[in-house]
Amino acid sequence: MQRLIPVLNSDHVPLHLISVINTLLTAAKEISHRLHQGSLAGTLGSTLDENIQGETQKKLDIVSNQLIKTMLLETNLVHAVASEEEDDVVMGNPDARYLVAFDPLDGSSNIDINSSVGTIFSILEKPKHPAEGKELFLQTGDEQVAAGYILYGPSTMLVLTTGQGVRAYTLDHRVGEFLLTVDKLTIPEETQEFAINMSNQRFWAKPMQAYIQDLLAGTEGKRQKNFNMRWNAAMVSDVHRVLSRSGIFAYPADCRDENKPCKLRLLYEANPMSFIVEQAGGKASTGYERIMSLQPTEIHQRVSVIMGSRQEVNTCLSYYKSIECERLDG
Ligand code: AFP
Repeated sequence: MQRLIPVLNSDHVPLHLISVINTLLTAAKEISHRLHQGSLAGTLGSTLDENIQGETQKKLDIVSNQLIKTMLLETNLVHAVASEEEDDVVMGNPDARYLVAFDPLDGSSNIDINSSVGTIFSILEKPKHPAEGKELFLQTGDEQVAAGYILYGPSTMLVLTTGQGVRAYTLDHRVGEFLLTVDKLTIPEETQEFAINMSNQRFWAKPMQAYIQDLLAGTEGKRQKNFNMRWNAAMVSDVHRVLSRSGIFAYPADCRDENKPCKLRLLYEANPMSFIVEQAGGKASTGYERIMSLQPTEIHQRVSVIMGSRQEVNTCLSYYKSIECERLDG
């Protein structure tokens, strides 16, 4: 097993980028500690506040957001941060090169049931053209220079890409370091497992309804094989399972609320996870276009997500190509 810094150095990753990633990891170690303390740390439960997305904030959402934001800005290496829990971007050093978008605690409704949650981050560079505030972050996923997530599960893991494949690290609590445990993470092309919130089935567009129907039909249907289903309700742990043993993860657009057809956020969830999935040989799409090619129009934008094993995603997308219907995500 190797340490994080030598591994990154060997990939010719700029030193300042390594420092930004290491700062995120220092914050993650503290979040991991507090999560493992559970009720003992007094940070479980909700606040009376809602975030900009209208979602109830957990106390640990706030703590994690504050921790990551403050630590990143203190490095002086970060020009601005954008967080799922902040209304607006927060400016840092005007001369710094990096922009960090993050979801401090993804799947936070799992905290109170002692189940897995995660931190997701996406690192961009200041654009070459003049841009201020939110505009800084309106870059396609292809512009990301690094993306990763920390999964707080039975063990705390970092999964990271700097555009040269995907590596996984496990936090060794005895030495307080993330140690390399998987050198080249790749997603098998085929799968027999899917992850989707089935309770939304009646609200999906026709292509997703038809695709899932065929998976459920198993050996008796046109797919002629049985599929297993898993749903942890935290994107980090659901996508981590897909990366670990294959699968397809989807949170498609639905018609529950016409003002909010999609749940997952482009900048904080979909883009970084798509970068990781593509670097691991998988595929990520909205159903109609590649997620990382989308031009964001606002920082808290939401998007339809279908990602995972390449062949299975292609099969799912074939339903979107062949079944005509109105797009629910506009
Ligand atoms: P929270 O962070 O509000 O718990 O939401 C988690 C999430 O954005 C994503 O991580 C999950 O995949 C998805 O929502 C779960 O959604 P359901 O509540 O529909 O299961």
